Amino acid sequence: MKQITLIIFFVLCVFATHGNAAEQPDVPAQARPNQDAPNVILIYIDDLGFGDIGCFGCEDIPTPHIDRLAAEGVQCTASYITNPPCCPSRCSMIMGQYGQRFGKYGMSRGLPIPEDRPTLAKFLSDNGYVTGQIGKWDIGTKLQRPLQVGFTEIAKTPPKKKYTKQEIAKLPKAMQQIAAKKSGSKYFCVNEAGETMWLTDYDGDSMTDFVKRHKEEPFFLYWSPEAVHSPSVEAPERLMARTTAKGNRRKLAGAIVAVDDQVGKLINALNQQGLRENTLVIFTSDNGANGSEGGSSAPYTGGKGNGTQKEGWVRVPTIFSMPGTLPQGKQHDGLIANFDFYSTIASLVGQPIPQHCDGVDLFPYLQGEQTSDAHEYLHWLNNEPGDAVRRHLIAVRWKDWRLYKKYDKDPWQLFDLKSDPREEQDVAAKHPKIVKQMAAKHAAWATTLAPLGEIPEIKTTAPKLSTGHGWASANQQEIKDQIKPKKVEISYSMLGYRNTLVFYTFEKQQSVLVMKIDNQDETFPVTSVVYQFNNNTTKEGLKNWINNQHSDARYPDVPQPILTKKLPKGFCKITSSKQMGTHDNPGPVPGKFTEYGVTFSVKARDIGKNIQLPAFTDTVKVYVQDK
Ligand SMILES: [Ca+2]
Repeated sequence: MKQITLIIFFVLCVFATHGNAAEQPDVPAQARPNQDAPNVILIYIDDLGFGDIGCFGCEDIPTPHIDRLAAEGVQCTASYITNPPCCPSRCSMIMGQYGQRFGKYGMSRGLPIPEDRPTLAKFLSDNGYVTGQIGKWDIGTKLQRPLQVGFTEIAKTPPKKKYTKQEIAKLPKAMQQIAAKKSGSKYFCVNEAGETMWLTDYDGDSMTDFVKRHKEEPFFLYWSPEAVHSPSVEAPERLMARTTAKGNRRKLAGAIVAVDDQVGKLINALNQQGLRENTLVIFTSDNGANGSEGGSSAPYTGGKGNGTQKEGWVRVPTIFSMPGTLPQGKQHDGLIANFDFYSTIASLVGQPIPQHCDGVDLFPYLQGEQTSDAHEYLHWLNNEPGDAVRRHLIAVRWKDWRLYKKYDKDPWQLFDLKSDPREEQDVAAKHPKIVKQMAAKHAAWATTLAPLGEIPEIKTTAPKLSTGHGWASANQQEIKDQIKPKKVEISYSMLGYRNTLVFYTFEKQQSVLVMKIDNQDETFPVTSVVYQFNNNTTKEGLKNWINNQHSDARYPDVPQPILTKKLPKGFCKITSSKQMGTHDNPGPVPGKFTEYGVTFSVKARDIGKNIQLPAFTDTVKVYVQDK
């Protein structure tokens, strides 16, 4: 194999990724930030209205901890989501850009988020951050779950409370139908001790746990609770009784009070660990208030449901808090968007803002050095065909003006939000120049967008973690969920000796599986050997070792395996082979070659020494010299 007379005539290197392991460009490992690298916690509430927390003017729902966050930070009064509702808002936030940059013009659930640019979580994990997620996801395709797009650990979903028949019989009528659901309660779960808990409270404990466990290293935590999304009908009296809310708003008020409690828990945990000043906390909502739950957008109008052309649907309560770095008790009235979080965080951690980002670094604005709008204009274009018609929205914000229409064919309506926050006086006819200017800006912006994206049909989903307690990490899931390993396929032949080698690397396990397929026998017998390397082995080292197995080129300083284990014959089974065509030999060996697609299935196997090979099937190209 190593003799000089050997002629390698076919070297195909295919670095392929399979299943839900997203293609990772080879980025040099970044140095871990120092101990003082700031932490980031992003709290992203579902459907929390602009007018539903104390510091934003709400009087019937006490939110002392969120108010404290504002008192110890900067309250933003013109903070927007540009891509309503839940799913697009989150996709836009996590990518740091308008959703239309990747074809998202409406709800588009299942539309992929781009894989050619890092999510905020991936960006931070590439920069040495532990990245944790708790709660609702609603981003990307079924293959793009948190562990696949940059989160290093996620809180498992606790089992739901199941109501007994006797319990259901005692419930108010409005709740009976919800309680009888097979899937169980929406907002009551069961903790590890078997006790019933309000899910929001449970999440707060997970946040505290995450902060304690990672106090020694830089972390990013994304908490996006189910709360306060409808239906909040299960809200317990102990929560509602703390508010003076009336009617069906009482249930929502109870849900909001519980969110506030968790903010309190979090501030305490940060204080206890001495991390309060070294942690940026961002608190916001994914879209505006849900009127049918009694949510408020005051002083604006509109929101979820029938109000999705109005300001209250896209203007959200936002707070940034980082005592010692940001001013305290200040208000910022300039236009900002949720896609600014990415850029702001990138700047905070000392990295350049990635090129794909639409956002800006908000620090100079929050610190009061810049008093202008971070974005002179903000734009909306929610016109995805097939999306709920009520959600269509074409809009522009500039200074105090809001220009909007529902459909392209409609005339523009213009409102001065300062004198008319409820949008009751359309002044488009009075200010044709402003209409023309804002419309022209919108049209120019629209030319920079990607075409409408297509939702792919995905048959295999990234494995959903079973419900449980505690955390799942990327590493555990890769093994448990049998994601295929990274493959390096090298099809080659030599004078007097022919075979095809296929290498599968398991980076996390520091091991390589080598399968040798014999080309001379068209039943394609396979032998399989697994090699393990020590913990210091780099990705590059593994690659060089692989190259030395099939090439005459000698890579120096390659790692040596610390374990070599031949696997039993039944481990890999050829299930089919198919002739794909014939080729002239491109190298010096004369003759023609037949290409086969050889498919095999591999059994899961626990090798010991921390190597667990997953079950998988694959097809490789094998070239056979014609006789
Ligand atoms: Ca929402």
